Amino acid sequence: MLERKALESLYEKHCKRGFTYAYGTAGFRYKADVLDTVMFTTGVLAGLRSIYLKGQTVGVMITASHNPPEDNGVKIVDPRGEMLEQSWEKHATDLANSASQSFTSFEQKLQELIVKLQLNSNAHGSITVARDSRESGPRLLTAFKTGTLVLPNLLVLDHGVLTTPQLHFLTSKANELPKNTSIDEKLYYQEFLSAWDEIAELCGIQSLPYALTIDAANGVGAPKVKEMLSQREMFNNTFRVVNDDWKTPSALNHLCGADFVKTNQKLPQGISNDTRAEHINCSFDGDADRIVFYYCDLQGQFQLLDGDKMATLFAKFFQELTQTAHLQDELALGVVQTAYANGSSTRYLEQVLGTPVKCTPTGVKHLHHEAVKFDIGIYFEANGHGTVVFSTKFSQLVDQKLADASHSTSAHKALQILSSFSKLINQTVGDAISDMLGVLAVLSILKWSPQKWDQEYTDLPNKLIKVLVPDRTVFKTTNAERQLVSPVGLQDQIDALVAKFDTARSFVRASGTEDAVRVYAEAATREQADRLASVVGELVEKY
Ligand code: 16G
Ligand code: ZN
Repeated sequence: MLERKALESLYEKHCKRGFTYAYGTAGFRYKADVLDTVMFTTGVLAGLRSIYLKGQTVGVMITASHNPPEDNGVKIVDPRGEMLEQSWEKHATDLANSASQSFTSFEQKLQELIVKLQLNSNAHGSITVARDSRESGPRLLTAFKTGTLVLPNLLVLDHGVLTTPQLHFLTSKANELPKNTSIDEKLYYQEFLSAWDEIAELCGIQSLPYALTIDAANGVGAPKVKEMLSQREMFNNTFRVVNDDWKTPSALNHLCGADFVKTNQKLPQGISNDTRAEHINCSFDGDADRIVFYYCDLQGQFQLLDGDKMATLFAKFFQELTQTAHLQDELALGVVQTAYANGSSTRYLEQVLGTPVKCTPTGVKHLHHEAVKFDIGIYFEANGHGTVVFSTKFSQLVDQKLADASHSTSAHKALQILSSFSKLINQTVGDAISDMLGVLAVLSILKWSPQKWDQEYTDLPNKLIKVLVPDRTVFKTTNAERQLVSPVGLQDQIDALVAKFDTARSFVRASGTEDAVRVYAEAATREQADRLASVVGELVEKY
């Protein structure tokens, strides 16, 4: 490692004192002006992680997703493209907070980590980094890169501006492909477009079934989805991207994007009431790892097709394919949701499709962890964050059966479609672009309109509100966030309120990304859902 003077001079370039950081649901996320210190220490920590993993490439994404333009954040991605292993979140937090105290405490903490993890700080390591379109991105990237200089043998590959899922994907490719392969975003487009081509060929899809409008939240998803779709003629006259002004940082997520549409249950700016049945819209969030779909019904009413609707669509589709391929007894298919999943979607999955459903705490890392226990693990948060993961057993079985010519034509085709879908879906993390293609492919194959998709089940009216409290950390939950254990007695009071409403449910949890507590309520009617959220909110305000 560097000698003390040199280390101190790197530290002094970016580190400020006095802020306390915590690695939250999706990494560190705060107002951009307090992030320099943690960017610097994340540079060091990502290097240590790569050295710990014997030089495998570790990814780093600088983004604050759907948050407002003045925020930013950073998260570390493990070599296979998944979220940082949980035990390392503490190391990341400790190192950041030590740097936030003083140079001496940073130096001590760094030494302590090196000894504890038995690392050779001069060993080789490799890091791949990207950022979203935020104005603070370049400055924070510089602080990050300075941090990587603390360890002398790190190779840093800067991909510039990418979507979060592109960075996850390229991190996994950097570890999978031979060392001299050039790793860039072209690989991403090739991979997913060739899977699309396979499906289109197999299923005779010549064009998109409807006109598609994509709201890109004025974020990085705009140039990337255009780049991708413009490579295939069949998309040419069928899609249009609105809110594509990614070069104006103040426009990011403003009155548009997946979070705006889901939270407000209304159209974003730039999309008008189009009641034609052959039209569908979708919204990405600021870093394009979330997507929701929607349409306007014949009465001009906005209708949302959220993460739950995507999970149920994929569950039905894959279930039918595994049955046609005679694999339903060999492959375990399951859906993972959070407490925010609409009760109707859970009922539909369990009672209509007969699919096992698991519930986990909020945050992709929890859902992903549970989903990989299935052979076809479908996970989506209601907010549109999710994907499908396929097990090694799935690939082996499908390949093996494809090689065996004794089954029927329909079974063979189902196997081919399953295999192609496992390539079309970005399994490393939820991905707005890849999920979008997945949904469009399913709808094209089933010949379903958005209305038909929506009619599979009817959402229970629901309401999500935010309550500001003096200290959100007193709100502790159990049972996948569905019940409070602290403050003691509050859950009983909530239960008593819920019992007064029909088909009702309500739960309370501290946000992992904002200084607030969230209250969710659903009930048989819109009035009841609103009323329940408001009375539970009033209860929470007293704490
Ligand atoms: C983060 C999570 C998202 C979750 C949201 C909840 C990842 C990559 N992102 O954005 O999945 O829905 O936090 O926010 O895990 P909340 O804790 O403020 O409700
Ligand atoms: Zn996001």
